[in-house]
Amino acid sequence: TFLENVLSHPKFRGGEYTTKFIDDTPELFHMPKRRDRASRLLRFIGDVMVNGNDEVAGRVHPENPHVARLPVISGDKVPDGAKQILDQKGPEAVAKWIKEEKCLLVTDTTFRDAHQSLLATRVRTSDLTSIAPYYAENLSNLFSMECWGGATFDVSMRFLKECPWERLEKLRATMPNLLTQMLLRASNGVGYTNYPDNVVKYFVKQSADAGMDVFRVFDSLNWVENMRVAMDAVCETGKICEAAICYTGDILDPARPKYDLKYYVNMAKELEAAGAHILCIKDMAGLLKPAAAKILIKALKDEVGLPIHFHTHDTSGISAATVIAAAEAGVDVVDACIDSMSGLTSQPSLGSIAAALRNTERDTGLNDASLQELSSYWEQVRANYIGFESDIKSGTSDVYHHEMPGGQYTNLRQQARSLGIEERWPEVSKAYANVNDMFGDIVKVTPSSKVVGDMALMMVTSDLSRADVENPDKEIAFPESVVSFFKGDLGQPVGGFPAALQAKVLKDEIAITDRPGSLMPAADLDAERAEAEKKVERAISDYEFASYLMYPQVFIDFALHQRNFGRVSVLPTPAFFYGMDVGEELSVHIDQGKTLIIRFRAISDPDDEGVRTVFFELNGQPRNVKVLDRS
Ligand code: 3PY
Ligand code: ZN
Repeated sequence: TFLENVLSHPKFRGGEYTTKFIDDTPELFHMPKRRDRASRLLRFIGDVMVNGNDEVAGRVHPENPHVARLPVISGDKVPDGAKQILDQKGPEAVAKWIKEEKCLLVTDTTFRDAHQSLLATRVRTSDLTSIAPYYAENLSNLFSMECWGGATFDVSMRFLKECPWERLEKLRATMPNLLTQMLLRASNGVGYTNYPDNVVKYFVKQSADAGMDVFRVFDSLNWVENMRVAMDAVCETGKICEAAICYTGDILDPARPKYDLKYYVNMAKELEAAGAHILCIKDMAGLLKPAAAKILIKALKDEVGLPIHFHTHDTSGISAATVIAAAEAGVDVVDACIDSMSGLTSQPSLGSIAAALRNTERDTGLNDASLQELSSYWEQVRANYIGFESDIKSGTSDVYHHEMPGGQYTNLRQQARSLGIEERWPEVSKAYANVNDMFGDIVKVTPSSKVVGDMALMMVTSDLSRADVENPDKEIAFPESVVSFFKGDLGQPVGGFPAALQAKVLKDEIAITDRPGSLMPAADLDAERAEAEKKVERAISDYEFASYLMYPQVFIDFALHQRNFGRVSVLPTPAFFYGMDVGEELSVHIDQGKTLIIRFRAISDPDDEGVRTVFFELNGQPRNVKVLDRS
């Protein structure tokens, strides 16, 4: 380990060492007792057995948590898919192929947006990678698998204690014929604030290297200026740049002229000129109604040369009708998710859309029996996450009033609950609509939706009316995110800021009107990396560095967790959240060809210091771990 310490020391790696390096660097002699991988995992399970997993504390637990049964996976060579077109012919060839396809192409969002919208993004890597080969074998004609980006990046490290890059690399390896797809918040990366341009570029490059194929890029205010850096970075990697228009308002409502058909067609043309390979209509709240979809898709097909990909949410309960209408109007690709993960704030049901279009011109060609098998798998997986379910039970036309994105709705309700105002939800949703109006009717999607949500919660908890907020004589402590928004830190909203409110929020501060990234100095990547390595006391990979650049503290905490408890992503979900039953046996694949057989035997009473001994068998040999009982 001394040698390892030397080789991994940032000074040694950076070539900054001198002949006195060893004398001057006492930390090289810090050689903590290295725990092998198995011991660290046993310590984690032991801790869950004694203290529970904090992530499910206070939440409903499933009655009978069990690992979902997999459908048969043959392991035979998989048929070629869209991935081969990209790899062999490039992104323009993929765009051409999409436009020539008569069938309706489909992106499965189950691995990302569906669980982001239904289960607070909590689905773990092992539940994804176990089923991924089945997709590759049986649904090779999918357009893509949306499986990364959005909130998955933050949540996987912060709450699930797993590495998002490991997830991507494993999915890439297990689905060699399918395009992987991610959601990228343009200059906001996979975070909530603007990053320096060189950080955005670095992140995109690492994502492409790790196996990402299709980058859906959007700006939370539909400001094309703020999308260019990310779009250019994607194009430079040779991967697919899918530029998104966020849909808001209602093109058929004469009372909402701000976001009319012309607005969307113009933005589409700008994105085409900016180098997009595919155009996405990102209907994050599920506001596009069937009749409007027909008009919008037809206009975009007539005026723009790009293939069109439609994304929506089922909060209203009628999104499948919109998808069918879009298909009839000639949309090229649509998003849907496996039946048992569909509906409500998630995407519409893939199985039902495929069934509705079977034996028509737009038949998806997707195999019905495989979709049924997948639905059964996902139903079992979902049961293990019951504590993260929201309590909405039906589609609701209220979404046309509040316009909350599907991915935010359940989250905001959760926040309202934690503030003790859950029973005042109707007020929160009305306040959300009012805030949108006060802010000038803005596009609401991460992170602009968070600004509106923060303000709405503040108004309800402080019993403030719209008149109070707008009253120039009434002092209001605006949330930080609101101040930052009015300063222009997220960019410029369509039609600009409402001047009077902006002046009130900012007091004497001056707002920016330039692109935030153009005013930020480039990050000093070498210095930041050295800083990160110092904090985690080891060398980090390029992927880990990209994690650090997005979420410095979250990454550090995650890396320290990993040092203590190992790679917990390999544990099956029931054991990870709920521990094991007496006598239960787990087989855990920690690496290719290396499997641990773990049996849980018993827990002792606490000793005088409150420490319990947890008894396991590891590969048939007794192994104990000591765990402080924190109760
Ligand atoms: C995200 O940014 O995570 C979203 O899903 C936006 O719709
Ligand atoms: Zn979405």
